[in-house]
Amino acid sequence: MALLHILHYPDPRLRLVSTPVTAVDDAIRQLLDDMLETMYAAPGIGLAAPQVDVTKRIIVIDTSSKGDAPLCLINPEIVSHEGVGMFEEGCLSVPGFHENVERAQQIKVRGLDRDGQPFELEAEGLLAVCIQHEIDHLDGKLFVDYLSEIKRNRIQKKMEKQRRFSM
Ligand code: GNR
Ligand code: NI
Repeated sequence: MALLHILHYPDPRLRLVSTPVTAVDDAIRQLLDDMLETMYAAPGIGLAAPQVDVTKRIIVIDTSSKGDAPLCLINPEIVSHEGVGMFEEGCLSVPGFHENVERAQQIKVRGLDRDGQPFELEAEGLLAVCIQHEIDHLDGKLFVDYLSEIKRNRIQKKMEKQRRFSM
């Protein structure tokens, strides 16, 4: 097991589009375990591979209150969605900022589990929000992209300032 380094906005690597996993092997399972460890340590309720500089379509999530229900999703795809709702989102790649984002309320997701087996999942509430947030990461998209340009620029400036002070 290993803790992975989480990239921070506006790192251009967060803008890359991730590629599908072709075989779920032991190396992928090791990555899933390391991502879960990194997510729990952060702490966060989700993590996408590009946030740890791996451009593969892999996400891990745990929205349970006890943090004892890890969910691994490989090559996730939203097959249907219904309704819209607002939710206050944060991101481990944009630490310290929280803003309202509009998302589908209910979704049906298809993907592969850690054994490479296909499965489908219906989600609503926080889990649905989190899955949509993580799939966005796989497409190089961040929650700040849904904000006004003024808000996004303000966040970018503050993040760049933080980075200068931590170097
Ligand atoms: O830890 C996280 N919390 C969160 C809260 C509201 C909406 C989405 C999230 S995901 C975030 C972890 C993260 O950045 N995943 O990419
Ligand atoms: Ni995020």
